[in-house]
Amino acid sequence: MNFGTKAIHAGQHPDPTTGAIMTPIYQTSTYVQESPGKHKGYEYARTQNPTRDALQANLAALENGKHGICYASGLGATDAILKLFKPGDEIIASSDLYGGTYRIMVRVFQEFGLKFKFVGLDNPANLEAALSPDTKMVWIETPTNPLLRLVDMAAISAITKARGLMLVVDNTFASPYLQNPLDQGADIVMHSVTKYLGGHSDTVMGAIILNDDALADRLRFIQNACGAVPGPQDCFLVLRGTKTLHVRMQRHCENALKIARYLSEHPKVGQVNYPGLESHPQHELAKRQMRDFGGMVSFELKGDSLPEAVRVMESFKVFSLGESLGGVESLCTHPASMTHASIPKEEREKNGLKDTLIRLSVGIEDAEDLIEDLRQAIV
Ligand code: P1T
Repeated sequence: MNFGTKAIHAGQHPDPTTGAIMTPIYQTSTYVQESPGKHKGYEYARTQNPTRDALQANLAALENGKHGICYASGLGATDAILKLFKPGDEIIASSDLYGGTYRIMVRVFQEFGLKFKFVGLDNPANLEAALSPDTKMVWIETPTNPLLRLVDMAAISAITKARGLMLVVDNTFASPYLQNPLDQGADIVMHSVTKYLGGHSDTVMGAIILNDDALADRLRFIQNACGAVPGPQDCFLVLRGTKTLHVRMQRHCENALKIARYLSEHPKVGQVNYPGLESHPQHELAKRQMRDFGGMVSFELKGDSLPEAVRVMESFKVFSLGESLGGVESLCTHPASMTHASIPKEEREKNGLKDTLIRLSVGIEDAEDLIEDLRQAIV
């Protein structure tokens, strides 16, 4: 089955009671049993819920994976993955990554004895150099948040497979429409479902997709034992969101490329980060690894003035200033004070994330209106 057909149908069947084409919102906390232990496969809604089952199957199909497991947020999914490890285990993560991912690693799990190294994994040789006998897992984002750098999944997975390490790919920025990390050697793909999968800025959710049965059992155990499950209404909203993922992503990509081109020719704009630009240092890798280049663009103004960057962000009329991304509406974010504020300034700057960086989540409005908004704001 092709992507669009899976997006609309996978995991969903007409309701057996009524024939309703849409999976019902099973808004229930428990399920009546005929006799102790004799039931229809559902006991308690933290453990199983039919609306959540449909979504989990849908997301697994979109990522070409066997198992899908949903959590109450993207960070809930990250939390579950980190709970697979023990004190003394080391995790190597890309140095350019979502601030909340850095925060849960350093401020929560490091306290429990896990060890973390943050390394520029856009060069796979840096991974070889960072490995130690304690390394158990490698965590990457590609494209990265917010600098839109790429990590070569095939090159990294060749290293992790040779050493028996787990490779986790946070596929939030690309979405399964643009790349499927499991097909490129990842063991686990993780999503902030809040973003492109939900697509309408109305839900917070996370997901993990994987093929390994034993690992899926362990993660399902953690999902139930630790309890960070999404509610059925949110699962319904995301099921509605994924039905249009392919169509939305096409427009996100088209609009973002137009905007990246406009910005890169603008006399007041400095560096523009977008993997679809020929000038992106990893454009060839992007063409090889991704089916298109996504809806996220980040840029700096010439002169590197923070007040000027703030003035531009305040001047937008169509782009709304706020955290998050991946919704149909365009958003603008100031990573240094918003999404990446939990990473110390020295760490941010070491990785090339300047206080003046502006991040755009390009929505699916008409490109001319978005470009006009940039034109009137960047003066
Ligand atoms: O917000 P939540 O659903 O918990 O997901 C966390 C998360 C994980 N991974 C990536 C790549 C992310 O971008 C996020 C959340 N990011 C934002 C809110 C943001 O504006 O970047």
